[in-house]
Amino acid sequence: MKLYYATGTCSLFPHIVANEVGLSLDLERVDIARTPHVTEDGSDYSAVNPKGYVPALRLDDGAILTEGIAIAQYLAELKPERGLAPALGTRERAELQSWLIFVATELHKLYSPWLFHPDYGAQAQDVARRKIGERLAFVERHLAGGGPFLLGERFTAADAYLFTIVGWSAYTKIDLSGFPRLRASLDRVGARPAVRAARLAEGLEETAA
Ligand SMILES: N[C@@H](CCC(=O)N[C@@H](CS)C(=O)NCC(=O)O)C(=O)O
Repeated sequence: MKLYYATGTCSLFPHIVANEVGLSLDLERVDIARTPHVTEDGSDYSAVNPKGYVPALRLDDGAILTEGIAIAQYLAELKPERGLAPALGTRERAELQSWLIFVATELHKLYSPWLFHPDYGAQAQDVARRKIGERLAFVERHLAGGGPFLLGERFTAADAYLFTIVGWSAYTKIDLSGFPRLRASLDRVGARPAVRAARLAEGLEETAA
C-alpha cells in the first residue's frame, strides 16, 4: 500500500497509525504548495485523489481510499490486535469515533485553513484562535478526569490525530501553556517509537528513535 502525504500536514496521522500497527507503507510525497498539486514524478495529483488533498491511500489492488479518518481506521482494522481502534460495535469504538470527529471538525478545520492562510485576515484568525482555545480547554478537562490518552490508559488512533493537529500550534501561534495535561499527553505520544519513525520518514525529525 502507498500513502500519499505532504510533510508537516494531517497525512502524518494515518502514517503514525500504520507504523503503530506494524504496517510498512510505501510513501509518495505530494507537493501541495504547487498548483496543481504534483506527485514526486511531477504528475498531477488530482489523478490520484480528485479532491486534491492529502492523505490518500493506494491499496494493493490499485483502489484509492481518501479521508484521514477512514484511512486510519482501515489501517487499524487490518491489525486489530494492535488495539489502535477498539472493536466495531463497542461503546469504546463509538468514543473513538467521537474523538476522531471532534479533532477533524473542531480542531483540524479550525487550524486549517484559517491559520495557514493569512489572506483570511487577522480578525478571522483571532476568532479561530479563541475557538481552538475553548476546544483545547475541553480536552484539558477531559484528560484531568482520566488520561493520559483520550480513551484513558489506551493509546488509540485519536491520539495520533490530536498529536498531528495540535502539533501545528507553535507555527500557528496557539499558546498551549495553559494546558499542562494536554502537553504531557502530546509529549508521550511524540516519544513513541512509531511516531518518531513516521516523523523521521517525513523529514520532520533528524535522528532515529
Ligand atoms: N477532509 C480531509 C482534509 C485533508 C486536508 O485538509 N489536507 C490538507 C493538508 S492537512 C491538504 O492536502 N491541503 C491541500 C489542499 O486542500 O489543496 C481529511 O481529513 O483527510
